[in-house]
Amino acid sequence: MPNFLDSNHTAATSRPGKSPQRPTKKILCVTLHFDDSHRPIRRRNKLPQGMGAAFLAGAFSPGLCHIKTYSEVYSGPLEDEKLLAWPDMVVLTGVTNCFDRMLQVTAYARSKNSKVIVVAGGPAIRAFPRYAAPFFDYCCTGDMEQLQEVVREALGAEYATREMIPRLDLAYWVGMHGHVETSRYCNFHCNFCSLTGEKTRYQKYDLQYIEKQFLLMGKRRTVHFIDNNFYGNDRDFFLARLALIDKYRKKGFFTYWSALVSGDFFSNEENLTLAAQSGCTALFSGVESFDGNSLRNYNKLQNTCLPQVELIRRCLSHGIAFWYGLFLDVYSRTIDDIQNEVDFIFSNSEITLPGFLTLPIPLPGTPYFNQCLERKAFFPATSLRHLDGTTLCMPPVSPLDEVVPFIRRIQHLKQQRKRILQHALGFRRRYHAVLNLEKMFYALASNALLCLNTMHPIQSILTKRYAPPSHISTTEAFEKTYAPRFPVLSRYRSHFTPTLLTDHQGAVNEALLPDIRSPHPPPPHTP
Ligand code: B12
Ligand code: SF4
Repeated sequence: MPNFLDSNHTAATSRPGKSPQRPTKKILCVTLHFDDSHRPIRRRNKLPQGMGAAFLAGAFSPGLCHIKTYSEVYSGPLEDEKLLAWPDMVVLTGVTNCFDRMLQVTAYARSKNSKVIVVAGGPAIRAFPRYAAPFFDYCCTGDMEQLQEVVREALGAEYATREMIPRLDLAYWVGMHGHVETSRYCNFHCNFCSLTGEKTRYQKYDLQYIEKQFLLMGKRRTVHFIDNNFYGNDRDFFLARLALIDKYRKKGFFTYWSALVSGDFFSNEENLTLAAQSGCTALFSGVESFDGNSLRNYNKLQNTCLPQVELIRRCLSHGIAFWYGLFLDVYSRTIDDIQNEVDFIFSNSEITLPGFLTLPIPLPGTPYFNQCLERKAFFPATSLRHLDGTTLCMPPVSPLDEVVPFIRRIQHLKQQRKRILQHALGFRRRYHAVLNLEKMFYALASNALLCLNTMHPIQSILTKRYAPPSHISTTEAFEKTYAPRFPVLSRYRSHFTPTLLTDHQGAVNEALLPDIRSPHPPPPHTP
């Protein structure tokens, strides 16, 4: 390992602030990302983009802090040595499978500046707070407002804001697509969802807080509401937000909007009429499966109110593009069964194609994870990094040597390009009267994304340089993404080894057991 140094080797120190009384503090907020292609690439075209870094930046007083944000989704892995040596405090966030990336960035920052304070939070920390604690200065299991408490304690009360308004002005990665959140968490409890595992409760933001986000976001072509469930369980709140949308649309802040909604939204057709009238271009809903039994197994009963095809048709007929993801549940279904479902979708120009196809992910803390653990289902040497939706971490129903080529085929829809194109032409013919050019573009974005996944030039070059993924956790090699990109102190060697969920014999990693046996309490009700 050439990239580990003895402790006394590097360790740059940060420059002191100008005023001895109130020195400026340098803050770096980072949204981490391990790409599911297992390559160190950036995803500039992903929608929505991760907003964690910009939201968390709202904890720091702008007058006293020099704040920088970085998104690994948009900009690729953070490896800029100067930037990593710069901050007094680094704040880390990201989805569950990024935990090891949090460790790596911590090692980089501490190797450059031994005094840097590292704060980490988000789903991985919530799932394993005891395990994570020794790696960071602060492990936060609360909501983003907890960062204000950390700032007060670590830097001093004057460095924290009183009201936490997301710094949407620092979200350099959103381009013409503003991102705003109007509610937190969800009123449903799907068995695979990390929000269910965290026992969080659906929370509404007040309208003034939403207005502040619009103002900070500035004028954009579209605004994407990144709420887990924009519809929620309070229709009056939904109507009030539509009125607010209308107001800001008329003021010219944006022309169109899109949101994530749960399946029950589509049962009341008036919702679609009102959404369309207020400029909604696209709705995303987690369809997951067209199979009723699967939906019941996932405890996704809100998707059984209407047949899925009817739901999608209804949305499109109101002139709103429909986006969704599909589960390739090889753990409970045969590949023939799943292939039939995929064939049905691809040959049906009444509905849009899924924007992404993913294996179900047993996210730690969820009922699904606990069931898998009870069945001792996990493959040996499965790590947190493998929980990405493209790596098998448990035995599938069909034989493994058939499932792996199936996943490969479906991830790289090379043979399907003709079908994807035919689908797009059929879809266009059917819906051109109700979807204008921009909405048609959004509706067919899934077709384009499915093709581009394999045609993107950088992706193709990297694919040649990297060994193809094995798609099986036990044999998936991560050497390249686990090698330090520049010299780091040898004491951080362990930050570059995957965090194992199961050991090489298949037993659960003992170090994680205290967190698994007694999960942390749900975060307090904040907004
Ligand atoms: C944008 C987005 C993405 C983006 C960017 C993800 C990223 N790296 O941030 C992309 C498109 C890449 C993405 C991908 C996936 N995503 Co996504 N995504 C989102 C989305 C819509 C918004 C995330 C966001 O920016 N939220 C704003 C921040 C501020 O809120 P938050 O992250 O929820 O954090 C809260 C707490 O955790 C806490 N917190 C978080 N960090 C920190 C740090 C500190 C210091 C503190 C104090 C608090 C704190 O504070 C917040 C509440 O106040 C959420 C839904 C949502 N509304 O959150 C889903 C969500 C995060 N995604 C989810 C999933 C399942 C996925 C996929 C696995 C889907 C798939 N099967 O392919 C993939 C991951 C694949 C991969 N290789 O990484 C799940 C949870 C995932 C998990 N726990 O791992 C969510 C919650 C959706 C859902 N309800 O199921 N996603
Ligand atoms: S509807 Fe979506 S956000 Fe809500 S619990 Fe289910 S998967 Fe999670």
